[in-house]
Amino acid sequence: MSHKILIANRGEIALRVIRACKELGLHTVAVYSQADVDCLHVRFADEAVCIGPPAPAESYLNIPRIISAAEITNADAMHPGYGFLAENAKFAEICETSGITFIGPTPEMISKMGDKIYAKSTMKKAGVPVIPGSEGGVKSEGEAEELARSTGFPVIIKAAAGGGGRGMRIVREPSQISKAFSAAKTEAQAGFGDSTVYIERYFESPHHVEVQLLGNGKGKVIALGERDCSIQRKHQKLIEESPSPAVTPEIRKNMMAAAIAGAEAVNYRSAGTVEFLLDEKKQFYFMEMNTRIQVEHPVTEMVFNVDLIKEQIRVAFGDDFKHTHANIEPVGHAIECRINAEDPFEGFRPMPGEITSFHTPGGLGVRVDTHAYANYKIPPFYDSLLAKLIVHGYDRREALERMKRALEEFVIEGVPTTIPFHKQVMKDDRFVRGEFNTHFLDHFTMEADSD
Ligand code: MV4
Repeated sequence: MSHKILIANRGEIALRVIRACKELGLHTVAVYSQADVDCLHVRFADEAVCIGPPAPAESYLNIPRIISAAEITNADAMHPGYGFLAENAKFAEICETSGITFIGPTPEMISKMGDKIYAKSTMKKAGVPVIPGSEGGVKSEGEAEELARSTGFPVIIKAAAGGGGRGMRIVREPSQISKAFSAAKTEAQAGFGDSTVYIERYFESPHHVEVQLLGNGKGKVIALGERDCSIQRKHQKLIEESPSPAVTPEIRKNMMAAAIAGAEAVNYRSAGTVEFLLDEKKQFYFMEMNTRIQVEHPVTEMVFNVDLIKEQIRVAFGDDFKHTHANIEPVGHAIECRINAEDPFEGFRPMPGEITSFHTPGGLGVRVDTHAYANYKIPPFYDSLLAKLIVHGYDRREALERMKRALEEFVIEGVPTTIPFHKQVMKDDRFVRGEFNTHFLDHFTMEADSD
């Protein structure tokens, strides 16, 4: 392969993609904003182009500037990372029409799966269990009332163009439905430019379990196990692990088969994730599909020993992936803690600033994906993710002990981080027993720091 890849992103994921490219012998082009001159992705890449002011709209979200950077440097492929333009169908399409290979699914796939109603009905047709509720968009207050009654309370109203927890409304009583319906529509219109909403039965304390998929765009999809992403706060994941402590071998078999059937039905290409809710009765239901590489992909990489970014690049150029179900097998257990520049003692308030000292943990089974270094100034314009600490062990217990040990070794001074939070979760009885769901953090309070 002789290609030049432009990485339309920053931070740890830009470094992650550059590393994969180097191992494949591909040339790399970084783009950066005026706030990111001192960022490592600028130095790691073979070439770097400044694309504008700090504001994302003028740099990492600015399609014409990014396409110009690709044209100036003769890049023939684009990796979007996650966030920013990763699920922007228009961007993927402009890349393709400009002769730049988009390393991801087709533009049609991105826009189809971006419509959560389309995604649900497509999965249902492929035989995947979906959350009970409306078959499509809900048109009127009256229809909302009727559907909520037939589905059974509580219900949740979601924006068709939403996802990731934005623009959702939980309704517990019939008297609240009409008000919630109009509020959700207004919010959906304002947030996504599309007021279409749908209704589902609301599950009170589910696990959030997602299946990692790789499709070759030639009808073949493989599943690389699941990740449990139940430890989240305001729809921001903080801890992910694989395998899920809530998933039995039988559930896993059925969940993988369902995810593969759904993705093969749409001839999925690239890395993707099917999100399921796993309820108290251990029934799983399709929720949405993500058409990007995700922040938490390393836990899957550690368990399967597969480089997901390299696979994504291979299939984008029409090669087949290196792995099949016949030559991959999960080994052990992996956990990821997201280290954010946020103060867990102050409601996880983002705290940009200068890192005065920085020391990463090491040793067997420890991986740190980070763009931070001593004296790095965290700009206030982007998300607060500083590092991902991923550990692998032969079982969950060893992974947990390894995570505690690695968190002890991790030194970040100058800005508060989520490290003290993770230390406390790792010794929480319910977390240790694997007995947690999406509401774990609702009841979790930080103890005063003893360090
Ligand atoms: C749900 C749900 C329960 N029932 N849908 C949150 C993120 C987005 N992917 C969808 N999400 C949820 N959808 C039904 N039918 C629970 C969540 C959910 C959640 C909801 C409220 C507060 C925190 C949450 C954390 C994870 C998932």
